[in-house]
Amino acid sequence: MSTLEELSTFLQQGRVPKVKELTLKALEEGIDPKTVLEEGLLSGMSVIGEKFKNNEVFVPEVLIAARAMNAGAQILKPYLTEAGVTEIGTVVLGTVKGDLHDIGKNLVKMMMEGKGLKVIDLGVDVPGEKFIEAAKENDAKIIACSTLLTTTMHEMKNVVDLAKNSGMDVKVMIGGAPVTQSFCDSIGADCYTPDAASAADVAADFCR
Ligand code: B1M
Repeated sequence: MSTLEELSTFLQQGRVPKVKELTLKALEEGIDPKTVLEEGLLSGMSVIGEKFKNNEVFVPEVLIAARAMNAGAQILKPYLTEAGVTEIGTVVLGTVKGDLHDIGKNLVKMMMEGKGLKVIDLGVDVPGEKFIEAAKENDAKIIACSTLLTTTMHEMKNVVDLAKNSGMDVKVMIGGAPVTQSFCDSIGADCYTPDAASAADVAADFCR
């Protein structure tokens, strides 16, 4: 079994020490950090996702896999961010009200910081008003909302409406597994991106 296959397998089992060890081993083998993320960590998480959907694993197993995912991602963080970048603007980021998923949001944060953006991370289950308050307080150029649940997607429209009514010059970016470009258009958000890396690229372009 290759190092990346092993990494994916141990991630599915939630074995944090093994995931850390294999993430480092993959880097030592010269595998590109982005490939380690996508083919080692995220591929393991997607197997867990399928099993969760089919009731083959349950919340506790998913949580320990998520913990292992975060442990591996922390090791990759310095490799995925560009060294010596200067701050180009502030982003207020969070997972919308009602939603507790944060792995994708954390990846978005990591990638944005790597592009020189200052990220104010509001965490999960964030009400629309809190995004606006934080954007005002920090003079943010971007509000970035993540969601993984179809039942909480509508909260993004709330954030867009509040941002428009606030009179601030702030862009609202949205993303997360159920979000699409047509949903973005339908709620009047400024931008949808499908993954963390493209979210960081677009946010950096907005700020420049
Ligand atoms: Co949840 N869960 N979950 N879960 N969970 C999903 C999302 C689900 C698809 C599983 C399934 O049934 N197949 C399903 C949603 C179905 C739907 O809405 N249609 C689901 C459900 C139903 C639930 C509960 C309701 C289950 C229950 O209690 N019965 C519950 C909800 C709790 C709540 O939030 N109120 C729940 C709970 C949980 C856990 C707590 C156990 C755990 C979360 C742990 C955590 O986040 N700390 C969990 C997990 C881990 C998942 C799955 C398995 C994995 C999600 C994940 O982290 N993926 C997920 C199944 C799946 O996705 N296959 C599932 C890896 C992550 C890197 O991907 O977040 O999509 P993702 O981020 C991507 C892109 O989407 C994008 O960038 C990343 C890639 O680069 N992106 C952005 C994300 N945000 C962005 C923002 C941007 C741009 C891009 O711009 C601002």
